Amino acid sequence: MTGKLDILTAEFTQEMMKTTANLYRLGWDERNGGNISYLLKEEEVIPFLDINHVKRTMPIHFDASALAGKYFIVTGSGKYFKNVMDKPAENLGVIRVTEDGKAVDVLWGFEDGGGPTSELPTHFMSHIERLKADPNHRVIIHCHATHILGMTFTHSLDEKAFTKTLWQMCTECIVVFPEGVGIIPWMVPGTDAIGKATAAKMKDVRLVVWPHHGVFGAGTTMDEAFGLIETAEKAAQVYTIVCAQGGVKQAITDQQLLELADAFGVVPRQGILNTKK
Ligand code: 2HA
Ligand code: ZN
Repeated sequence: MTGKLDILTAEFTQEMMKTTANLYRLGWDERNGGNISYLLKEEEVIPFLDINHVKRTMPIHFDASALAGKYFIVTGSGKYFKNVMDKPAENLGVIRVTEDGKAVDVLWGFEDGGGPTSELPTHFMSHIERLKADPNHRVIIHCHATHILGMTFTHSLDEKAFTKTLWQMCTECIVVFPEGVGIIPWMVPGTDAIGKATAAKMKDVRLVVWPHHGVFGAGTTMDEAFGLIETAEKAAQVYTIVCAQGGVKQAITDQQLLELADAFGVVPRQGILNTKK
């Protein structure tokens, strides 16, 4: 590939390598847990890859025609986040959705013959919904954030109640996710059905909890998607500590949460705060 820059030096590849390493070190992606997909602009890809050189075409079993022609860098199916930094070309791949939306072209990566993440349906369906809500949307991260996962065993799974608890645990939460979190029922991962259920929530929220499994976070950048997950996970960790210390003695009031939202110019999801306003 003459005249092309080394894709390992691309900012998007570096972000994938650093984020997977961070998620592994945080303990949120044991073994092959977790997956990331990052929507790339064609002009970002062209300096590094000949976009007419397709290494392989892999069928997908759901309709991704709404993403036809779009490029993504994604983590590989069955791959360990622990290993991405040392072997990026085996564990990551750059793919492009074919014009009929029934397959993806592999342009780079998956060098040991692998393919994109087993959670591709949820990633693609979520990208479709988030792009409708926000044209700047780009990143979906799935991970097994430990304390949020724990909370799905001990806390009500009503998403308004869950959201309110997270908002109450750290002052910044309502500012970072004023729309709250979505929660789907327990479902088998990797399926189109869980993809549809997750994407339906992604119409209104950027963070969807999979009970007893993990979370899906969306963002306009890697930092935004990662920052959203780590903020909610921090709140869940504080909740865990508060419960272990014997429960709440005093907390941020609903009125104070509303003051925060007003001060930061965000609109909290309706039906969660009990305030006069
Ligand atoms: O493939 O986390 O949900 C790894 C997963 C599946
Ligand atoms: Zn998972």
